[in-house]
Amino acid sequence: MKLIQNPSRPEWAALQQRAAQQQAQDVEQRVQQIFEDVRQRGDAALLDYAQQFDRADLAAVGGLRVSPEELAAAAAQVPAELQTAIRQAHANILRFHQAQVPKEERVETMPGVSCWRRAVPVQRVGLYIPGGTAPLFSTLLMLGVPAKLAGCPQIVLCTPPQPDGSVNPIILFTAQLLGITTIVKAGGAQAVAALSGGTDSVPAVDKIFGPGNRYVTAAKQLATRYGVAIDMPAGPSEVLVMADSSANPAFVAADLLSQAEHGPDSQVILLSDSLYMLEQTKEEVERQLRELPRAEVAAQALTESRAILLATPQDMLDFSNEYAPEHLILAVHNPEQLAEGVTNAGSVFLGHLTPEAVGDYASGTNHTLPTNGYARNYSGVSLDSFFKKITFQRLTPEGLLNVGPVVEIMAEAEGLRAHARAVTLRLESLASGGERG
Ligand code: HSO
Ligand code: ZN
Repeated sequence: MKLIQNPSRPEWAALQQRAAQQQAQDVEQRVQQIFEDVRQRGDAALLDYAQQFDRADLAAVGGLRVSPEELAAAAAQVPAELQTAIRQAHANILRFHQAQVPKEERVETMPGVSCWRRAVPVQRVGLYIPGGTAPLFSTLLMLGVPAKLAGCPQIVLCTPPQPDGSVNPIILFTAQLLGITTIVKAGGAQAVAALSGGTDSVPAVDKIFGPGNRYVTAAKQLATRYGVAIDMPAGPSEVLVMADSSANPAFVAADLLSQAEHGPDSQVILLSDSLYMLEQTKEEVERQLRELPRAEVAAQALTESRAILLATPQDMLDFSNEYAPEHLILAVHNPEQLAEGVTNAGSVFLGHLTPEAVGDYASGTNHTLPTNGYARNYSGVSLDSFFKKITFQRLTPEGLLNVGPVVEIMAEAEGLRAHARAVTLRLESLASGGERG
């Protein structure tokens, strides 16, 4: 970690810089090719890519879809303790998201003019869950719980196969718990391509959710050109910790490292108004780093990380709001007070006993959050992400009499005569005792 002491405000911008996101042109070109191939050859292309990228011969294990037997067999391979933990996390996430169910309220804007808004689930959603070194079954909970709760009729899960053609049993167990049965053994850009256009084995979807590498991210961007929505623009995961002299350096170090171990490009920032705290935490980071199985990944992320001494809590808050971190930890003596001043952040963790890890797995909040400064203008995934809000309205004769003349005048002023006439004809009909609404 680089230690920086009392930078002046003009120097802040450079310290808030995220590593340049080079979306290499060759990635984009390759993704484009994969898209065209999958859209042309469908399942045959997916089988070839599974062979090439996952070293899996899916034709030999029954094809691209997870069978009901495979799904049913998964639980036996997941230790009972882990099953119990996943069930508890599921219950907490469900509870938190249940509180987000929107109310449908009819509003009478003028007598006889009723307007209302209904949340209707996105009809077909695709959930992408990466495999590889860290299969994030927790992310499946974070996406699957709100998708089910919203009532999306079609939920398609895509996740890459292991070389033997199977899917990680913990992912399957979690899918089973959620009641997701359409599971495709496909990863990378090819999975996103399949979801955006459909193949024989993969239903096309309206919106794609989930994290992934540069290829998956580029593919999601490309999918939007085919009329498919995505959850949010993705970038490497990040945390900003504010620690005052009341913080425990070992706790803070563990929080910084839990971000760093996600990937070599993870962003880690520590702010403090106490030099002693910064130095102690730096030492703790070095000590704890050595004990991590993913030490190499974390060490690489730490080369770009910063520990910054600032003069006051207000300076820390200003710095953080300008940076707009995905995760913000307030390891201070008065976290509630500081939290009042937070204007840009994905998710905030208050006090010394609330590590980001609890939100990553099990407290109930969603861990799919805006990175890369998008916390300035995006929210994390929530129940809302799986709904569209459709507005409805109905006028009674009284309603038409009330609002009609307003519209006639406005439409005439905009030079849109047909709009005005749509009202005038009806008003005339009412006046002559005609159509009653
Ligand atoms: N911190 C990650 C989520 C995660 N952590 C999954 C552990 N597993 C992005 O918010
Ligand atoms: Zn995490």
